Amino acid sequence: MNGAPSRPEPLILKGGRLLPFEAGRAWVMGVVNTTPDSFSDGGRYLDPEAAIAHGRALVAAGADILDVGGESTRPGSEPVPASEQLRRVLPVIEGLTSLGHVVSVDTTSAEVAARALAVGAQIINDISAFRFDPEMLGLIAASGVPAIAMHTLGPPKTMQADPRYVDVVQDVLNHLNERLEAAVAAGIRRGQVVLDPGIGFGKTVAHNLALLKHLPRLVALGQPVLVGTSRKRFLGAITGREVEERDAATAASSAIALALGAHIVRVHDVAATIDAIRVGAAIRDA
Ligand code: HH2
Repeated sequence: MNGAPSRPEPLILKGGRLLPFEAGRAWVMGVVNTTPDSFSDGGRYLDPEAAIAHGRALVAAGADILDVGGESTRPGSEPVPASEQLRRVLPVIEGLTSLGHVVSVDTTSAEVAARALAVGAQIINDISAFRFDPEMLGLIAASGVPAIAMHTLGPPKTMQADPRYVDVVQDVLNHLNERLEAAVAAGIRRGQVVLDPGIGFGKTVAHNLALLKHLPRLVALGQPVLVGTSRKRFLGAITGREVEERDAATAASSAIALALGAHIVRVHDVAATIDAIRVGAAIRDA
């Protein structure tokens, strides 16, 4: 297994705490969806207490970052108003950050992101790579927090209609590079932008597999790279398994993404992925 060919600068959290990308070290982001309709866990953590307990369990299982979202982005989904996202995520973010956990907020809304930061969130995770809300780049620049820029072909409502690319790997790379430069032009520190190919966001099974296979080309840009394969449809297409049975496939694909140079993986079942990562690390270090 190859280690990461590049070592980006650490992510700098509020208060100066660092998330360093040491050789061979992977960060695991655990998913906390406070939605009624997320594709794999919708409705399970609507109650803030249940969501906080779930986040704590993910940290106990080894999660380094908790990604709290109040809007499903599954294919075909409708946008959720900021007011409703806030109602869902704020108590959960407040509860988890008051316990000392590192929280990212999964939103494309600058208003939601700003309020989340105010109650302790440390990272902004924007599946539109700062495109859906014109205020987002300014907010990230002003707050100085690390931000994740993910590729999606379009809004969740239409992204899976008929996804086409000239060359999926090059097209996604070009797009993420453009978004990185837009972030830098807006005054965001280059090293604080995490790039994500957006597995499942306007992509066929073949597109997703090509992006994973050629992940080293994205890693070669020198930015931190996040990959989210968790329970996604392409894993169902490969294994024939239903959404709730895809954690083994998730762990395998996450470990492979890390071996190909990813720095952060985003998963629902942290324990399974931690085991897969440990096995990968042991082989690498043998
Ligand atoms: N995938 C999902 C949501 N947010 N963010 C990043 N950066 N990368 C991803 O791959 C990603 C993401 C979809 O997963 P989930 O949150 O479980 O589903 P839903 O959008 O239905 O809530």
